[in-house]
Amino acid sequence: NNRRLRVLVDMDGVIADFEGGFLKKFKARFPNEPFISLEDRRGFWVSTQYGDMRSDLCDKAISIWESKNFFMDLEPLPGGVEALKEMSKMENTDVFICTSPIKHYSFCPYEKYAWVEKHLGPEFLEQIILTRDKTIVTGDVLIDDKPDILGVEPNPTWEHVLFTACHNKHLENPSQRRLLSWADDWRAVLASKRQ
Ligand code: UMP
Repeated sequence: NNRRLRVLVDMDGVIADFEGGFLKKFKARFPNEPFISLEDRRGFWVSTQYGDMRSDLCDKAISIWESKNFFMDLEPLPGGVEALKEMSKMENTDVFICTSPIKHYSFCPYEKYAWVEKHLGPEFLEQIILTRDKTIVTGDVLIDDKPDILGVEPNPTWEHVLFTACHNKHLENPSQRRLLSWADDWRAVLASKRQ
């Protein structure tokens, strides 16, 4: 089997620390408001959990990631940059970063490109896929921390491997494989897709 393997890797929550970056900036901007510790995060949507706590906190949360430099300032998650660089050097392997920008487009798309250039290098700019619908992108595997990845294509070509994050670690879905972190055996996941 000498077909090339196509790996799609999500950005927020997989290689860039969206949750940590959000909480830090939320506390700094709204020091007198309640917040949700990463330990207590449940559900993919930060804005929903903040809104459930107090309705006005939904818009306050959204204002954080709509601000200039939010996406640019995200810290890389441990091992992610190294894993992507290693993966991209593997034989017969194509790696793409597949990420959904927010609809407030003033800063997010630009900053995602700038982040990739800064942390992964300019050659990785060729590998970016910005889409709000990942089901129409073809690939062998999609490494993503969002538990439910839906869109217009009911049968995406990729296997979704759930990347563990604070908001999804309590979920149990035996039919979904996981990567617990970049220290977990991502090489074995890729190898399994080459069979
Ligand atoms: N996002 C929201 N609201 C939230 C949490 C995240 O709009 O409560 C944004 C951040 C990312 C996008 O731009 O959604 C998620 O993208 P993916 O990780 O699914 O690519």
